[in-house]
Amino acid sequence: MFFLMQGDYVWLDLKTGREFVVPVGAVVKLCDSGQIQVLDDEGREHWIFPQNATNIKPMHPTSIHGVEDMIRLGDLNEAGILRNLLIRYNEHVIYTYTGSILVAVNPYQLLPIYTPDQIRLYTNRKIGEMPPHIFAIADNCYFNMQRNNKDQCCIISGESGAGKTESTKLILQFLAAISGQHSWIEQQVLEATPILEAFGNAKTIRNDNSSRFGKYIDIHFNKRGAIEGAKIEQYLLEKSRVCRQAADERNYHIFYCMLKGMGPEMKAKLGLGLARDYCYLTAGNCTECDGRDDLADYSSILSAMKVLMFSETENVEISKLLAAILHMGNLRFEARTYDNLDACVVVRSPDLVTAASLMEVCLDIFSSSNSIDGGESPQISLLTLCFIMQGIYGRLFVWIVDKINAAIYRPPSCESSVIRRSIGLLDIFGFENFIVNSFEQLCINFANENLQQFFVRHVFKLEQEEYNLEDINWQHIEFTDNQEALDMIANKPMNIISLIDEESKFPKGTDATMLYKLNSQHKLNTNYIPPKNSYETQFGIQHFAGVVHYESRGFLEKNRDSLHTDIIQLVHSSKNKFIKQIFQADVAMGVETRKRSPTLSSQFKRSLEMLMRTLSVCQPFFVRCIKPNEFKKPLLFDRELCIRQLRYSGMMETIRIRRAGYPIRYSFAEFVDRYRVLMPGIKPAHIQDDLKGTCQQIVSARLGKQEDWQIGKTKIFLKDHHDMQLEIERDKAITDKVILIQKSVRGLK
Ligand code: AD9
Ligand code: MG
Repeated sequence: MFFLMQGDYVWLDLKTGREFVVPVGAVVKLCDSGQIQVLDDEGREHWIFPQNATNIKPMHPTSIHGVEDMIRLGDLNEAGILRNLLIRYNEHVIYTYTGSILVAVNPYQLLPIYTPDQIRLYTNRKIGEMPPHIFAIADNCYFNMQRNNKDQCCIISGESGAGKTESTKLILQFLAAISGQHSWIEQQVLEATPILEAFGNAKTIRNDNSSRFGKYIDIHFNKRGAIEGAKIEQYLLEKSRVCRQAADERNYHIFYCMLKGMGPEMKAKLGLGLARDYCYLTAGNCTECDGRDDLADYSSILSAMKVLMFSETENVEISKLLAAILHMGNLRFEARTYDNLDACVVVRSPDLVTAASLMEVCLDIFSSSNSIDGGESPQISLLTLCFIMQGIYGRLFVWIVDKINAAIYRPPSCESSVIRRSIGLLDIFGFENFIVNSFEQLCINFANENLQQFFVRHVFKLEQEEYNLEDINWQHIEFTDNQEALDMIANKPMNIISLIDEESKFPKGTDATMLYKLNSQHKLNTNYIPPKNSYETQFGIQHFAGVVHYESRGFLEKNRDSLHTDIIQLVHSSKNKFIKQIFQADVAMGVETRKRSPTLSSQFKRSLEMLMRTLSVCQPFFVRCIKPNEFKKPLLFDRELCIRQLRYSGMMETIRIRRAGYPIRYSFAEFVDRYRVLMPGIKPAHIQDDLKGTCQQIVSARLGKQEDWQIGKTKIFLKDHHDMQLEIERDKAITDKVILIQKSVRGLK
């Protein structure tokens, strides 16, 4: 047993045996020969008999007050990481590095760290020169883009409510500020966000502003480093929310904002009342959201739409469509018997009359439609109506994103395509695991598996492959690879997505036949959990972030995502130009092509593949957002919740590899040309005979011989802090040189 004194910090292992419990930090309050009293980080007191003190271990000095970069932690274990984040979080310090990877813990309160002054402080600095910050990541993206003349991307991950969207906005805000023109296009790029959030975000139990779609914003810069445009890619909006919400959840923000903010005259024209009047807005029994101001948001949305060139007419048309959706949601159906045949009909109501007039269709449109009016039962009619309405909203959302892109996207001119560079920001829906998970969750989790693999590939695989190729001194680091799960879901022959797809195209395919095929194909795969018995309709997948059970019922219908023939019929019979416009592509397609149009999962898979290709040619930065508690509360740090997130994101191994590894590397020629300014008399790379020797000469002179850098066969390998040191010295050398030249010019005069 080691010697303890009052005030010493220790690790206390409570040995609960629970999966996500790790030793907690504690301070010794009292220490005599009989008993030791410690106070742990959670404020709990423990009395320990010295003979039981095996569950106490001394704390490394780096863990006592915490470190800015976790690769410097002396206690390199989960308890060490967790405490480091905790003590910083308690002091409102939410950002911490792991090398150049940023960990961001959601503060759930506005911190005064995003002011214009802070932007200035972080502009043109090296990572590590200033305390960790999301602005430092943005600044380095920008700097790397220019220094290396290479596209950059920022991959922001974390579960729902962890802070991905806020981080994305902060990076955008920083880039717009340092792009420095205060131009119209910068403002347009910034103003795209409130519109996207209004139509694509909603209050859920996990997040009051949950993104129900994924997005990749690619920001384009001209050769002077100013923003010249941007392009937004959207992925898989959750359409089902338009008609149904879980308890305590809301529909998309725009509906509530419109009802609160629209003037009385316009509301009267659209026949609109209050949110509580509409079935589509009240399923979750929640029309208000604490902390959101729907009224104020409505005017921000309208002004953002002006900036993005939505015309007055377009705005009215959008409102008409939203209002029609709400009225339609109130329709009721009645079972009737005609000539001994049971059928159901839509009940004539003011809502029906208003909806029909807003959509410019005649009242009996539904009478001629088999599946709604005259359908099998009121329930089926309601369901069909729901498919139609969510189909309309889905197309409206896509139209809105296209409209935004039309304002902000400038195709590269011949000249600028060579020099234009970009920074892409990826903000997708986080990993989801609900009590009941459906096809949407499979798609979302599939996307997250892809991103995790991208991270694993970049941080662990490619990194270590390169060390081996370059033959540097290196001890392999083990890591958890999710490639096998990903192969089972989408890559190997007969993978899960392809089986679902095949069954969706097969006219006789049902959810049950699909499940049967999944089971027979994958039952032996360790990442697949078959149903327990033949009645069970759920199958499970072992994802990198845990096991998720999926309810197979409804999979095929959702995957087919066929635009109901009723929608097309409705579009055909409508006189409204806007409706025709948002369905233009579908109508143009014709019946047969429409039948063969790709399923949702195959479209999603294709767009993910494109995304992954885009990311793979960029230099990536990673931001890992952590949600500290489930209650959206400030200063509440749920240790188990946090350790779970840290564990599945591979944070331990990441720290290990970043600590041992060399994230910065240059070819010999690049290195000589960049840093020869540090040593007078060194010639440019293209006229050097011994590039490797010259590199060695510069690096040992500047970083010291014993320092932990390495020289491989064709490249030199450095740590993040070496890079910072060399860059600072280089800046200084260049400034000194400029001053010298200025002095000599003045002398000449
Ligand atoms: V989801 O997968 O879209 O459901 P996100 O995007 O990860 O989720 P979001 O960025 O929306 O989460 O953050 C949730 C809420 O946390 C925000 O609405 C803020 O209230 C709060 N938050 C997040 N980051 C910050 C921050 N840096 N400062 C203050 C924050 N509040
Ligand atoms: Mg979000």
